Amino acid sequence: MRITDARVIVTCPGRNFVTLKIFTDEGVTGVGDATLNGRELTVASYLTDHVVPLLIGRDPARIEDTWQYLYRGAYWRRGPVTMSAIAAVDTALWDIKGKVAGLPVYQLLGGRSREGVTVYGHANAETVDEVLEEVARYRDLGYKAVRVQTAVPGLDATYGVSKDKMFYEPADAALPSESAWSTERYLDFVPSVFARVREEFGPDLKLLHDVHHRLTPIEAGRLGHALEPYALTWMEDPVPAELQEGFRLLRTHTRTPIAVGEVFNSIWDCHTLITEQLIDYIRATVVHAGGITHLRRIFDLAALYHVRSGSHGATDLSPVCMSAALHLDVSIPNFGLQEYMRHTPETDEVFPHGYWFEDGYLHPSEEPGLGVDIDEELAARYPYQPAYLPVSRLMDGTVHNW
Ligand code: GCO
Ligand code: MG
Repeated sequence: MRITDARVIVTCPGRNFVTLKIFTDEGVTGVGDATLNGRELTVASYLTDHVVPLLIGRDPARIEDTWQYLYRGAYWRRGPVTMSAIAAVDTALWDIKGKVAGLPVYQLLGGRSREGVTVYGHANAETVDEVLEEVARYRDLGYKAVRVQTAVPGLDATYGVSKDKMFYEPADAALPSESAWSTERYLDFVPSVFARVREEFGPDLKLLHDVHHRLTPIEAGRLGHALEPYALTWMEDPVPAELQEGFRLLRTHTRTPIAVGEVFNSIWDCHTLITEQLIDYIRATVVHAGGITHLRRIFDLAALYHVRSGSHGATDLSPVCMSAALHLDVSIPNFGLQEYMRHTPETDEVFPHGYWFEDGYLHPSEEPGLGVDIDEELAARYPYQPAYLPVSRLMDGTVHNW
C-alpha cells in the first residue's frame, strides 16, 4: 500500500481547526488533528509545504519509521509547530493501520485496560453561589470529576470563566484582547471557593483547578498548601514549566497533587518532572506532543515514576484528537483523567465521530481505526477566521503569563 495524496483542511465551524487527511492507493484514508490555537496557519503551511511532498509514495504501515524520518530528518527538532505537524501524520497513519487491520486503534495498543475513560467537565461562574449550581449540573450529568473556576473579585476578566457554560472558547478576538491580573487577589480568594464546594459536595466528587501558569513556585506552594484541606485531585499548571527544576521548590511546600503539560510537545519537556517525581499527572496530548507514537512513549516513562495521564482536551483540540486520545486512554496502564470540553454542534457535524459520553465516562469508537472523519464539503462552508488567545498584564501593565 502507498500514500497517494494528503490534504490539509482548515475550517472554522465555530473555531479554527487544521486537519490532515491521508489517501492511499487502496482507498483507505486516515485523519490527524494539527490544530495549534492562534497559530493555525503555520502548521498548515508546515504540512502543505514541507511534509506532504515527503509522504507521497511512502508505505503508510511504517508508522515509527515515518515518525523518525520527520523528526530526525528535518534536522530542526521539537517545538509546537513541528510536533503538531508530525502528530497529524502519525495519528492519520494509526487510523489507516486500524482500518487495514479491521480493529479499533486501542486494540492495536494492547487492548482495553478499563471499561471507560473518566472525564472532567468545567464548572465556571462569576460568583461562588453560581459555581455551586454549575458543579451540581455536572454532577447531575454524571460527571465524577469537575474543574472549578470562578471570577476573582476586583478583576474584569478571569481565565476559565465564560458566558456560554458548555462551550468555553478562549480564543475570543481577531487580535489579542488584554486582561489585568492580580496574584494577591487570586491567592486571597481561591481557597474560600474550594471550602464552599467541598462542603457542599462531600468527599467523593473529584475537584480540580487550573492556575494557568500564573504563579511562581513559592506562590504556588502557598496556594497548594491552602487547598490541602479540600483534597483536590490536581492543581494544574501552577507555574510555567520551562524551568522543570523549579518544581522541586513547589513540591517541598504542598501535598496537593500537581498536573502539568498541555503546552508540552516532547518527552524532553517533562523528563525531569517525571523522573524526579515532581508532578502527579502529565497533561500532554496527541495533537501537540507528536501523535499517538510519541505520547505513548511519554506515558510509558511516566508509568515508571507513578505519574498518571491527564490529557488536555479543550475545545481547540478537534474531535480527531479526542478520538485518538481516547484510544490511548483506554489502553494505557497509568491512565488518570481525561479533560472533556464539549464541541459545538457545528464542529461535531464537520467531524462525524463514534465516541460517546455516558455516566461520566467517554468511550472510544468500536469502528476500525479511530472512528472519526472530516466532512470536507461541510468544512469548506466554514472558512478560517483569525482568532487569538488573550494576553495577560499585571496591574502595573507588565506582560504576565496568560
Ligand atoms: C485547559 C486549558 C485550555 C487552554 C487552551 C489554549 O486546561 O483546558 O488550559 O483552556 O487555555 O487550550 O488553547
Ligand atoms: Mg489548562
